[in-house]
Amino acid sequence: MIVVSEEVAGAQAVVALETTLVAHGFPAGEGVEVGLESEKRVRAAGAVPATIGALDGAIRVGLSPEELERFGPDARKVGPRDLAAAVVQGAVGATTVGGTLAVCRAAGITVMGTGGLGGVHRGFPHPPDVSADLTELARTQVVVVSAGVKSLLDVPATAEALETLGVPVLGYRTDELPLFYTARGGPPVSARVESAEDAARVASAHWALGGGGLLLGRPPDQSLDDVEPLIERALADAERKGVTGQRMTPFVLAYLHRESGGRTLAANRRLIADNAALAAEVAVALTRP
Ligand code: PSU
Ligand code: MN
Repeated sequence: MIVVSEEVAGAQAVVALETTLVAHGFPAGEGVEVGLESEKRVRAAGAVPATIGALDGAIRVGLSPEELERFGPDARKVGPRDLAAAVVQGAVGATTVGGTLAVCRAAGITVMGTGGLGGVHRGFPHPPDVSADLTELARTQVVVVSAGVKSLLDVPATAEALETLGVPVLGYRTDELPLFYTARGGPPVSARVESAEDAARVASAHWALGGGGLLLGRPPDQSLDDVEPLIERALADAERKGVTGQRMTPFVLAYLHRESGGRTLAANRRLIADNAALAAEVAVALTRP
């Protein structure tokens, strides 16, 4: 059911990459470029990218560029609960962080790079929307490198949920959980690290203690400090138009990309690639004794 590419199977240092952001995080066609750029950055740092998704009745670990192109806007968004149905029904299944982590657990991959983790939505418990990314991270021995959590979420509530779940939140050269588009001002991390090697050492110790996943927050190099009012307007527009559930993130991202004159789009692309590069450094560090 899980098909691992030859290149991934033969590699020491592997970084898992998701396909939801390829299919649904960017304007049509651009997501594939973002995915390929992440793969390039992983390779440049000395690791092998394992882009994950469901295709033709199997869960695939490692995709060719042609295969990646099939993850367009029509792909199903596949979280942990959706993997089995996507495989059995032969769907193109774009895995979320949570869906990708479930595959990492089965395939023995210990590092993943992404943009922003899912979490607790604003207004909780109306609706009671908490991403399966959180519970999946808690139970999977993987370091997820991200720029914090998705910008449209309740970030302090998500940080509390991560503490409840026993997930270490490491700050890469920062004391604060990055706010996706903005580097500063987030809730405190549980520990600060200064390098990929530091992060790998903490992860190894956490796993030796029987722990699960860790989040490594990398602040974006270019901070956009005026996005929050736009996010609030996007969420209000979503409410007016009755947009909920899985359609929410693509709606908000498209709104931000449009209303910021493309600035959030450029920032989003860049931070995903930078996170992939740091994830590769962590993967390489984990191969060292
Ligand atoms: N962050 C973004 N854009 C996205 C996502 C995260 O900036 O599209 C995706 C990731 O795949 C993440 C998923 O795992 O959203 C979480 O979705 P949900 O909240 O429905 O669990
Ligand atoms: Mn959700």
